[in-house]
Amino acid sequence: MRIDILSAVPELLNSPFEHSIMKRAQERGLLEIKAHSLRKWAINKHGQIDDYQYGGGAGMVMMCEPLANAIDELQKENGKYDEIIFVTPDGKRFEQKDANTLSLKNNILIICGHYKGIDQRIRDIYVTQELSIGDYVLSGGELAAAVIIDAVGRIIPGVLNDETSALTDSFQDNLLAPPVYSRPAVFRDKEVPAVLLTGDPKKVDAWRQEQAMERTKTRRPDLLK
Ligand code: 6GU
Repeated sequence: MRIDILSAVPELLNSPFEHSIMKRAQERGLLEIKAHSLRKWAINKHGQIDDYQYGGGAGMVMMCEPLANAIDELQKENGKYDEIIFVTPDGKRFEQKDANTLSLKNNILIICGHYKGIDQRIRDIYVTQELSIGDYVLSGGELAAAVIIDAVGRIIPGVLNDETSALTDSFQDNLLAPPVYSRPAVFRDKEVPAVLLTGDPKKVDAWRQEQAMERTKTRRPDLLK
């Protein structure tokens, strides 16, 4: 899978993908991530990519031409994108099922907004999905894009091995994950639940299921509806 990102501040996207699972996904050739600076398509030598909004009001808007020229050029180079995603607080809330669907695509483009957002016509003409990562406002779309790419990248087939299988993650079955324990068996007088030491996989599974249900009921009852 190939993911291109268009950003006014591509430096923000340097380190999130250079470690751990995202690094391995790229090393295994399963994921290719490329962040492009929108300034490359600026309308003048001052690097301008934003302008005042029609109708007045505070805040700049990212202009049509840099975005359109960037998208056209990238599509000419890389072929048509399966999805062109604009990350924005007024988008649809990004959830695990969106990550699952996106993980099966071949190439996607993510547009990061800044300031007051991007000219509506780019959204009308090019964008196929608008995603928000939650009900709060970030200063730009880059961190949201990084969150989405991490959630998608880690479940691309072949990225995780058995021990880290995505199938046991919270949310994959609409349940939160159960508690986990490692050595030592007793820490500050607190013991690991005895069932986990029985070596009986059926009992362990039943306990985990029950704990997952209990956690979900108390913390996220909305998931059970
Ligand atoms: Cl996608 N962008 C920004 N700027 N803020 C957000 C967001 C996105 N999702 C939640 N807050």
